[in-house]
Amino acid sequence: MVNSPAAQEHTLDRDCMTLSRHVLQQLQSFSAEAQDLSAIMNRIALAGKLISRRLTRAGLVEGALGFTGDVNVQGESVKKMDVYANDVFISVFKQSGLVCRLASEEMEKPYYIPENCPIGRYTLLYDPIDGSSNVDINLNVGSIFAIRQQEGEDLDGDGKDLLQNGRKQLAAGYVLYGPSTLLVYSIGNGVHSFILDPSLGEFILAEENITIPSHGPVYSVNEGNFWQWDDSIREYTRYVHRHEGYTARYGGALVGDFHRILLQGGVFLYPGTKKKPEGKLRLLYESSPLAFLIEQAGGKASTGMEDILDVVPDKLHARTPLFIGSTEDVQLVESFIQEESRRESEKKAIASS
Ligand code: P6P
Repeated sequence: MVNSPAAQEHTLDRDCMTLSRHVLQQLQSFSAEAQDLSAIMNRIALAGKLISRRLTRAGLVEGALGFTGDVNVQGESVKKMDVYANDVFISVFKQSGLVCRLASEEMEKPYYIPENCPIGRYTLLYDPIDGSSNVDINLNVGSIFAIRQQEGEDLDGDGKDLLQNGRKQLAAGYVLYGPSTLLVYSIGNGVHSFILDPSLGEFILAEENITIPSHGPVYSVNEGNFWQWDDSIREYTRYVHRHEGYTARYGGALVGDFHRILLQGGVFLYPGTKKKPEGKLRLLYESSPLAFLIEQAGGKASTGMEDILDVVPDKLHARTPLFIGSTEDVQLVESFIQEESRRESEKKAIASS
């Protein structure tokens, strides 16, 4: 049956709501900053398309999968896809004229694009492929990004001006490479998702103003680390084991686990351990961008003791524990952590009296 004129008009309107148009609308202005952010988001979309295309064909392309044999600044074995994705972001921003500096999980120091610096004072912080252990087994991975303004002169080039809290972020988001390629972003005016239409080569608006439920059934944590956790996290885990209405989901890639919780509610946990109290996830280009999004969606992101967005890192690749998701579920985790902290303080007070 031929679509009615109204249905055809709706389809056209939807197909015309591209990412760059949406960003401009979001800012209700066509100011210089609005146009800058729209152009930057467009470049991020291009990076997402290039990485998505590579991932889709990785199994067919000689040398696309597997390890490079190198170890990155995180001490992690580097996947060929990590390097490819990192280079894609550098390449698309070299031609952009807007981003002066890129700070990546894969690079010890920020990467400068000098020819852009007189024009654009923006810094892109990103994890080019998050969850790369999933790449060789064809499971979802993601790219995480945040945009900040450069403050002052970074004379020794190590990005000290980036060591500020997450409320300094101008924009944040991720690309989820799954059955479809999804881009989720916020510039501080709600959280919005776009689906890549390969036939158009455009990210088309899927959902506006995504709001996370105040509570959800999902708890997402690697329980293989159970005996390395503090008692508080073990107590929390025993609690959800004993109470109905909880379900465990853990995909081993932060972006996919986060996206499920954003839409369905619940909490993602990456606690510290006795050996590594700071945890595994990096603040500036993993936890902080997702914290920006979750607060925009009405949720919460915490280290267990304070909001992720209030944490000021001491170094570019600083790590923090991460508890993120529905407000009620994150608060439940915090209650276990803060109760144990109170008990520890009491013990110390008694011991010292
Ligand atoms: P584990 C992937 O390496 C990553 O950085 C996140 O994407 C993911 O949430 C986490 O680490 C998984 O870590 O220790 O559970 O394998």
